[in-house]
Order: sequence, then structure tokens, then C-alpha cells
Amino acid sequence: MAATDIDQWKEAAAHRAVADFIRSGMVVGLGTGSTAIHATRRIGDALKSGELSDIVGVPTATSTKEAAQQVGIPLLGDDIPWEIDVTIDGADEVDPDLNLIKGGGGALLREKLVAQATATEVIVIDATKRSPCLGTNFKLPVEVVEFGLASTSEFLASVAGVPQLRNGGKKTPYRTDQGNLILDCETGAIDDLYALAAMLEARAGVVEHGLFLGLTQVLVVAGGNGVELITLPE
Ligand code: DER
Repeated sequence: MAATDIDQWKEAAAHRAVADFIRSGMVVGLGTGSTAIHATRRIGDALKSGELSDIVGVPTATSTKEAAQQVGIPLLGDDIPWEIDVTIDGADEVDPDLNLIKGGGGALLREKLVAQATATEVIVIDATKRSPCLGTNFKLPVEVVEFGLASTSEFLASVAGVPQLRNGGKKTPYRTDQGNLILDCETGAIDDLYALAAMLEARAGVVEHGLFLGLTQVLVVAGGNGVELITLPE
């Protein structure tokens, strides 16, 4: 399919999520990436037109904060505990249980912080992101501190597949908003998601990983057959 089709699907998924889940007066988590940005822009337009009012946003990256400011979405500070009504965010790979690989955009730490403070996490994707098993189509991003990088890389190679240091361009490594590094791990299809997540979380030097397990309430998928909303059976 053409790139324009995928871009149209991304926009359609994001706009449907805003229409179905965002209401005036909400605290809204603003996701990061080429799909979620359409939701941020749509919310900005709705605030301008008066369709929505009294929305406060919690951005998942500095780039998303800048985009939200550009479209006039008031933002919540860090000085109070968040009670986020709805978050609209993207994903890099989604399995049939609505578990995710995220982090392709480098925002995984803030995205997971926001997701864990959210009542309704709405994930918006184009249909190419669906997968029978996480790790099949996308490397697993792992955010790590620079100190002890060689040891951390050796550990990740033993549990998560060959790690590759994400490049930031101009021969420098990519840096997250927190100044950390990202190792993208060639896991292949992951047979025990929770076991891998536990091993990563137990390792000093690993700041966060891109497995988002049990955090999705609604998946909005746009593809050649239109837009579909998927939830897990109660
Ligand atoms: O980093 C992330 O998880 C982002 O949500 C992003 O990678 C999602 O992908 P997209 O740019 O195709 O929406």
C-alpha cells in the first residue's frame, strides 16, 4: 500500500479516537509519534472551534509538548499527581491481547508513566502495526543509562537478542528526553512477555523497556476496511 494510504489511516484512527473518547473538561494524555500527533492537532482545532473546552493535556515528550503548545492545548504541570481521563497514543506493534511494543519514537518512559496514570488508554494505529506475536515485526526498544553500557548491552544480548545502539544522526547516539540511550533489541517473536519484562525491570542500568503489557483499554485500527475499535472481552 502507498505511504499516503498509511498516512490517511493514521489520521483516520486518531480523529476517531478524539471523536469517540475526548470530552470537554477532561485531562488528556497526549501521545507521541506520527499517528498520535493527529489527535493532538484535532484537539487543538476542536478547542479553537468551541467543539471542546476546558481540556488540559499531559504530553509524553518534549516534542509533543511543543506541538500541543503550538495548537493551544493548555498543559498540566508536574507539581500535582496526574489523574488522566483518556490518553491517545500510538504503538509500533500490537498483538491480539492488545499488548504493545512502543518506543520507536524514543518516548517510552514518559509514555508508560502517562499510561499508568490513565483511566482509559486508547491506542491508535494503522493496520500495518498488528502482529500475531510481539517482536515479530519490531525490535524492542530499551532505554538505558550510559554508565556501564557495555555490560548492559551484554546482558540484553543474553535475554533480549542482539542490541543495537540507536543512532541520533551526525555520528552521535540518540538521546531520550531524559538524556539516556536506547538499545533496540532483535528479540524475534517473544514467547513469554511478562518474563522478559520482569528480567529487564530487575536489571540495574535499564531505565525502561518498550513492552506495554495490559495497559491498553481500546485499540483503534484504521486500514483498507475503514476504522475498527477493538477492546478485550471483560
Ligand atoms: O514511540 C512510540 O511508541 C510512538 O507511539 C510511535 O513509535 C508510534 O508509531 P507511529 O509514529 O507510527 O504512530
